[in-house]
Amino acid sequence: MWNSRRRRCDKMVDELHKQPRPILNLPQKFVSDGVTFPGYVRKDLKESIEKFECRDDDVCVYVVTYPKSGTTWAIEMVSLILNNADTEYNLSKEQFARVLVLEMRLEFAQRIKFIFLVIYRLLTWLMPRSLQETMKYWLAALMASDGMTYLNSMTTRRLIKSHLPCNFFPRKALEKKCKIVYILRNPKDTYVSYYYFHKNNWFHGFYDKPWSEFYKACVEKQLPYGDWFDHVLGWWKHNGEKNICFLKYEDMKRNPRAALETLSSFLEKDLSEEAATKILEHCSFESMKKNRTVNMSVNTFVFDLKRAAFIRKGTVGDWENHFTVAENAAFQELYDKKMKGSGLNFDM
Ligand code: PPS
Repeated sequence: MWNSRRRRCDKMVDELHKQPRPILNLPQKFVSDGVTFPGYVRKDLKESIEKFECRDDDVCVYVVTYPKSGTTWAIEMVSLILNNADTEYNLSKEQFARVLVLEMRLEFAQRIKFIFLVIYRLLTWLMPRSLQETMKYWLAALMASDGMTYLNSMTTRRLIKSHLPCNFFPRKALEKKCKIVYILRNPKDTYVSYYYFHKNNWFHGFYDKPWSEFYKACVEKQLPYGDWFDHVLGWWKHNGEKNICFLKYEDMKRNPRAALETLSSFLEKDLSEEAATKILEHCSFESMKKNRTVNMSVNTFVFDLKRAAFIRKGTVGDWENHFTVAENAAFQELYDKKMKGSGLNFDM
């Protein structure tokens, strides 16, 4: 009797030791089907995705990525292709208010949204211009904070951002053959970029431990939105389907003009030479770094850019400044094993 109790106790301790120690502190995170999601993702994700209205392909375009793969850059390009290079429009509104994140829902924002709306409607005319502008910004942010509700109410063409793994993505969107742009970036640079994003973002806990700890979280599959390999290979199963365009960050870097042509032909939009030049100028790294509608400098509620910039380095190969020789060797082994037979390769 005593022995069997003792054995049970030892077994429980063993089990506890086997569970990975949480490395990241993600406020309000939740786990669904083994994937950790950051606190800004709606908690009723699975049910609401089932109910999400999907429309015909000519009015709905998704830009999907594993986080930190060049989403903001690609969205800027796609939106300008769709709106005939109307850079003035893009500069008039933050990207997060123009292109909503499908899976986002901030509970706190929902609670104050209507009070804020009433104040805005009734009292803005009494306010000085600068305060009116601030109110307008916060109102846009509050409206964008429930992606699906807002997107369901839209009657015009929708450009939608998402980081969802393929098995969480609306089935109807895949079946209806909505256009999907999936951006891929080599995993080492993606993880390094994600490390800095954890440092500067409230939802990622303003992470302040060294890279070596974060690296463990990467290989132990503890990152929000899950493991890079699962995400990328899950989506890559759709390679070759007409409605999905796979584009690599490294190719966008090497030849932005060719990347723009790939996207415009996928979206069936002809671009004049003048429009293409305008888009490329607007989307250059230097220009996006300064652009307040994409660099998160106004989003002080969530970001602390003193810790790390959002539009940070924008290079290929920054991993060399972070991975140790041992980390690189171990990661390469993992990479070779996981990617074998996938037909997918990266410049790193
Ligand atoms: S997010 O938070 O997931 O939406 O981030 P995401 O936009 O996917 O990725 C951010 C990284 O993309 C880089 N970036 C660019 N690189 C080159 N050219 C342009 N125009 C550009 N815009 C954004 C950005 O700097 C982040 O990468 P790192 O390596 O951190 O610099």
